Amino acid sequence: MRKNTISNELFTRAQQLIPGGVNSPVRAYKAVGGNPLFIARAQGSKVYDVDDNAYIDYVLSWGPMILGHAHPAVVEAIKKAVENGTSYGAPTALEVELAELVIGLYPSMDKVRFVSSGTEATMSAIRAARAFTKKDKIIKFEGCYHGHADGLLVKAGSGATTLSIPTSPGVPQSFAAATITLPFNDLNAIETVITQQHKEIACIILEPVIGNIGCVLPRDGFLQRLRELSAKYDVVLIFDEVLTGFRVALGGAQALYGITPDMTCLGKVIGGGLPVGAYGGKREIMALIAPEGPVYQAGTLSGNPIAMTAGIKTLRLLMEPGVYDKLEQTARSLQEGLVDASKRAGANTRFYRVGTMFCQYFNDREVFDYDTALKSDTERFGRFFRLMLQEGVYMAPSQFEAGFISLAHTEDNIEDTVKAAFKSLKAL
Ligand code: KE4
Repeated sequence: MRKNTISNELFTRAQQLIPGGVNSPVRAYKAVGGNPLFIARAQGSKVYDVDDNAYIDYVLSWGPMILGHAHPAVVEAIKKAVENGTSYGAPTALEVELAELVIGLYPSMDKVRFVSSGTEATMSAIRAARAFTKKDKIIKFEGCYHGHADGLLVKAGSGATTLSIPTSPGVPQSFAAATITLPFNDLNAIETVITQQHKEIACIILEPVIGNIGCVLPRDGFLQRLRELSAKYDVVLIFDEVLTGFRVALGGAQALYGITPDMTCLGKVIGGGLPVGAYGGKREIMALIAPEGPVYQAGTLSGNPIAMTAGIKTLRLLMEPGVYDKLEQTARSLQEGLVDASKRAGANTRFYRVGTMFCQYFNDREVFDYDTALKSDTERFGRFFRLMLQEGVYMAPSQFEAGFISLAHTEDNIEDTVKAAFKSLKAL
């Protein structure tokens, strides 16, 4: 049995000082039981907790650490950058360099604005869409999580679903009233609502692959139809690629599925583990953003030079030849191993993967939207999670989160993970 003495002591102290003892709800293990591990350091594919237990990491900071933890070149670049100071509140060449990289990889974005989180990115993109169309309502899909801006905490995924508070108290009814929430992959629902209410609808925002209820893929034709309807009815199509960006493909879901959204939100990988979010899109929409236009959005640490440095180095390394072939090979090997282990253990699970993001549902039926994801056996998942921890494998502490792999995950890591999964599934 792995010792968690120091983690438990820290958690006791933390709960006296910080709500739930954590600075983001899903970290508290509420959905899987037990106390959270306090992480002391990380290197490559592994994290090490404060009791010096090592774990193969499939959380990877909820997506950002696609190169693996503490990549030497990223660390070196950050070390050099901090010697020049940490924040100026003034434009820098670094922001220009990262903007050129991002726009080069996401050509649907004529212009991009950097912020410090995915929440800021989606919140600002929606504000721009409302100003551009002069309409107020938004359409989101059940289970999608776009950060914690008031109007988006309606049937939201991620921690909101994990903690069964998909529609949060504290959100004024008037905000929620402007948010129409529809089932994902349901073309009838979207056709009906958009034909009836398009005069009031500013935008559709979605995760093109839903990572915030695990890993839910768009059905054939769904994204294409959203594109057609939004173009026809003057509704801005916003791809929230904070999670899918660089994860399902270097160019995101828009490259993988060949759909050109009007706006895109990015985050996570784009900062290489430091706080960076971004939103961008068509020139005529982005021209509305202050100081070019009247739509206000600002941020003290937007474009922070250290964060830009980490992002630039991360993207440049991702752009090197063969990187995504290696990532695909590792992710496929994990998928094949876990599916086989589940079959051999006689466990009822469903495995979904797109690129380097995946989810193993404790569910014996197809998962294609919020309702079908919710039918998963979260109690069994919780026991599986805790057994895997004991085996030295750190999965996302919620059935309703995606898992991730990195460039640093080795074949040995995959082998150890598959062995641990078979043993854990047999013990369920
Ligand atoms: P942040 O504000 O957490 O940087 O980004 C919000 C966000 C927006 N859009 C998508 C598609 C996202 O997945 C997220 C954040 N994802 C969660 C995990 N699925 C962050 C982890 C957490 O909340 O602690």
